[in-house]
Amino acid sequence: MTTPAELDRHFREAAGGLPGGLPRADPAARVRAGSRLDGVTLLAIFDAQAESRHLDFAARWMQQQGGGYYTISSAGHEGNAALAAALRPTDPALLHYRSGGFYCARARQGSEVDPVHDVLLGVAASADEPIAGGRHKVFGRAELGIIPKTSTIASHLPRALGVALGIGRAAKLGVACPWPRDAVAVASFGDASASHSTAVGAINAACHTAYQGIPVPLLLVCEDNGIGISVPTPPGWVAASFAARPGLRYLAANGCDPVAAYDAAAQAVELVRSRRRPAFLHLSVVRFLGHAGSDAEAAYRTAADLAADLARDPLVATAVVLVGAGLLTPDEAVARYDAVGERVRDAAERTLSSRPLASAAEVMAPLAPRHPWRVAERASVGPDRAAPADGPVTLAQAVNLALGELLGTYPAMCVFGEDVGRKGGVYGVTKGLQRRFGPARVFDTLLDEQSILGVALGGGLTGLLPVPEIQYLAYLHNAADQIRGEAATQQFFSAGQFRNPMVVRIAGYAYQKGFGGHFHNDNAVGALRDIPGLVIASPARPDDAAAMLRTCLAAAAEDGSVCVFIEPIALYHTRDLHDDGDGGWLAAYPAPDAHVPAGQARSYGDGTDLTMVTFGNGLRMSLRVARRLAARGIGARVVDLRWLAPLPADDLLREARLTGRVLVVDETRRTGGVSEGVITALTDVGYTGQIARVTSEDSFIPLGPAASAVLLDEPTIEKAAVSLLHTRRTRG
Ligand SMILES: Cc1ncc(C[n+]2csc(CCOP(=O)(O)OP(=O)(O)O)c2C)c(N)n1
Ligand SMILES: [Mg+2]
Repeated sequence: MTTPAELDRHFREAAGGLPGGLPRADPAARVRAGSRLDGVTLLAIFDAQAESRHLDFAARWMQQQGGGYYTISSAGHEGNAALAAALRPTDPALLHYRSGGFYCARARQGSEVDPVHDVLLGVAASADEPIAGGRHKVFGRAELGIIPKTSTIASHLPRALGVALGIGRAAKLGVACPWPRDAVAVASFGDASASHSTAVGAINAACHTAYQGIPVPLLLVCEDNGIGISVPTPPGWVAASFAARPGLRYLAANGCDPVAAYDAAAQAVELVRSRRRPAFLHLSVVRFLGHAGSDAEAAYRTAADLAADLARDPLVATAVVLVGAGLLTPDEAVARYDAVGERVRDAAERTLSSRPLASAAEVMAPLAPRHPWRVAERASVGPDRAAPADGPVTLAQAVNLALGELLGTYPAMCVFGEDVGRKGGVYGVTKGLQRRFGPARVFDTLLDEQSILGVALGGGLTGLLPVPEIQYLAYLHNAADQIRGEAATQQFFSAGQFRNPMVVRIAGYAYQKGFGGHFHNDNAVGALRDIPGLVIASPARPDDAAAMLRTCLAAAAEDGSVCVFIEPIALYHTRDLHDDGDGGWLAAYPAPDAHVPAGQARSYGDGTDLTMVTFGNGLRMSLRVARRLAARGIGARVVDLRWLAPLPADDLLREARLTGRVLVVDETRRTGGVSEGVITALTDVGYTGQIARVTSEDSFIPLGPAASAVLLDEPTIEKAAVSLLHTRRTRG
C-alpha cells in the first residue's frame, strides 16, 4: 500500500522536480488554451486539494493518537475540488465519502466556514462538529448547501432526485425553498456504488422523468477509481451502462487532471442548469491509502497497479498545470502544500482535546424533536375546515376527505404514489384530489417504491410537505431503507439542521377474504416498529383516521416528523360493526378542532373484568367479541392503541389496572409483532396483573380461504378472553 509518508514524499519530489523558470502568468488568464479554467480558480482548487490530502494524513495520525475514529480518505479523488469550483455554492450537494476536495473547495467559495476545522472535528467524533455533532463523520453543512448522507452507498440518490424535482415544484407552488429555482442538485458516488440497485433505480427514475419532458436538474457524478473495496469494477462497465440512457446526458473526463475535470464539470453543470435535464459526469480517479485505514490493500492489488495510480496523483497533476502555466514555481508549489500541511497538523493537535458526546440524552437530542402543544395548535386550525361531509363516512371516505382538507390547509403538501393521481388510488382513497388540487400537488409516480420515498425525502428538504403512498405494506419492504436508513436518520445526522418531514400512507394488514395472498394481506410491522423516532399511526375508525392524519401532517410540518400512516384495507369500505345494516363502523367526520395526540389511545366500554388491547382490524373483532362476552356476563373494555409508535404507555397502564386482566389482540405476527411491545411496555411501567395475547401465526399468508388458518379470528379471541378469566378464578 502507498503509505501517507510515501504519498507525501512523492508529491514533494514530483512537484519540486518540475522544470521551472517559466514566465509569470496572469492568474486571471485561462490556464490552458481551449479551457475555461483560470489561474485564480486553479489555485483555489489546489489549496482545497492540499487541504483534503493533509486532512487524510491527519485522520490517520489522530487514529494513532487514540483520538480519531474515521480513516476513509479522499486521497486520489481530490479532483472533485474542480467539480465544486464548477458549481455554485447554492447548488445542493449530496456527496460521496471521498469528497474532501469538494468540501474544502466549496467552503472557500465565499463562506466563513473553515473546512479543516469541520473535518477534523468529524474525525474526532466531537460534539462540536458542526453538522452531525459527532454522531457520524459526514460531509455536510447547511451554510454550504451540503446535505449529509449516510454510509449506505447509493442510498442518497433517490433523495437527490427528490431534491432536484423539489426545487422546481417548490417554485411552482410558491413554497419557500432553501435553494434558488435555477439550482442544480449534485450527487456523487463511486463506481461500485453505481451498480447498486438504489443507484440504478434512482438513475432510471431520473431518466423516466426527464423522458416525459419534466425538468430534472440533477447532476450525477461517478468518481470511478475502478474498484469497490477489493472488487474491481469491470473496465468500461460504467460507461457501457450509462453512456446511452434515454434522457441522460453522459460526459466523461480524467478526474485526476484538474483542467479536464473542471471543463467537463462546467459543461455538465451548464447543461443541467440551463436545460433542466439530468447529466451523468463520469470522472476517472485513483484511490490512495486503501479503502480505509484498516485495509491491507497489498492482498488484492499489485505493485504495478499501485504505481500506476501514483503516477496519476491529482495533486501532482494540479501542480504540473500551475507550474507549467507560470502560476507557481516548483518551490512555491511545494511550499504552498507544506503551509497547508502545517496548518492542518496544528489544527489536528488541537482537535484531539475536543469534546465527545457525553450522554444518551445528548446523543439523542436531535433524533425526533416533539412539540405536542405546537402540533396540537397546528392540527386543530385550518381555513378549509368547513364540514366536508354531512352524514357518516367510511374509513376510505374519511381519509379522502382529510387529504382534501389538508391539501387545502398546507400549500406545500403533495400527495403522490402509484395510481394515486388519475385513478385516485387502488381503493379510491385519493379520488378527485388531482382534479381539485392539480397535478403539481397530486400525481402519479413510476412503479418504484424507492424512488417514491426518494421524492418525499428530497421534497421535504426543498420545503414541500410530502405525503407519499406505498400501495401495499408488503411493498414497503423493498424500499424500507429509504425510511429506516434515510428519512429517520436525517435530523440525527444533521443535528436537526436538515429534516425530511413526511407522512407515508400505506394500505396494509390482512382480512381481504382470501384475495391477493400474502402480498396484499401483509401484516408485518416489525421492520417499522424499531426505527428510532418514527411515528406509526394505525387508525381503525373513520373519525380517528381523519383526526390522526391531521396530527401527522402537523407533526411533519412542525417537528419534521417522519410518520407512517397504516390504513387497514379491510376496513376501508366497512360500514357495519355487529349486524348487517347497523352502520356501526361509519362515523361522523371529526370537528375542525379534533385531532389525536400521538401516543394517545381510545377506550371503548366500561367493563371491569377484562381489558382488551388492540388496534386495526383487531379493534373491530374485539368490539364484536366484547358484545358476545357481555352476553355471557363478562364485562370487557376495549382499548384501541391507535399509535404503534410511540405506544400509548400511560393510557395502557390506566386501562390495564382498571381490570387487572389484559388480553392483547394483535392481528400481526406472534414474533416481531405489536403484542411483544405492548406487554413489554406494560411491564416496564409496573403493571403486575395478568396478561395474555392472541396473534396471527408466524407465517406468510396464503391465497384463498386458507388465509384464515393463519390469521387471528374472533373465536380465538373469545376463547382466550374466557380462559384468562377462568385462570384468574381458579388461581384465586
Ligand atoms: C449498501 C451498502 N453495502 C455495503 C457497504 C460497504 N461498503 C462501503 S464502501 C463499499 C465500496 C464502494 O465502492 P465504490 O462505490 O467504488 O466507492 P469507492 O470506495 O471506491 O470510492 C462497500 C461495499 C455499504 N456502505 N453500503
Ligand atoms: Mg470505487
